Amino acid sequence: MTGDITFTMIKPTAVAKGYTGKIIDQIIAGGFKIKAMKYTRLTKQEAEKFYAVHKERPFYDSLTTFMSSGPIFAAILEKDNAVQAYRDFIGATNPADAVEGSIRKLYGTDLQANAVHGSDSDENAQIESNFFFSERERY
Ligand code: FUP
Repeated sequence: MTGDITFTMIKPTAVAKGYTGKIIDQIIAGGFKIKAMKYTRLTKQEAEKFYAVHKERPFYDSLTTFMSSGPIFAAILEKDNAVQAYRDFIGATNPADAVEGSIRKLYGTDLQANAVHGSDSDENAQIESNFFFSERERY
């Protein structure tokens, strides 16, 4: 149901540093149910498509190069009011500003390599989930 899911990625740096298990544990402990998950890697072209909303921003090329630089974990999460609940849970975009104990504070490196992505609206949660997962990959 719209409003109950959000989409997340564990970004390349966090995966490379070995934080995946701890991040997934924290997400589950936070009351988010994993509906779908995969270990995959975006091509530069796919990252450009995924982040098309940021096309005009100065960091678009750098962000899409980074997001295609190594494997990621993509997942659909379920919880009441999932989009806002997850954004509150992971902390501010810049890890330096993120609340103590949050995923971005604990496992983020910098503004770009901020450990995890979280959808910013119900509409984008649907679009982003559909980008990675078919219906039969969701439980
Ligand atoms: P968020 O919704 O918290 O992921 O943050 P934004 O939509 O503002 O940013 C999208 C992505 O661009 C984030 F992964 C961080 C990255 N970003 C930069 O790399 N540089 C910037 O100056 C701003 C954002």
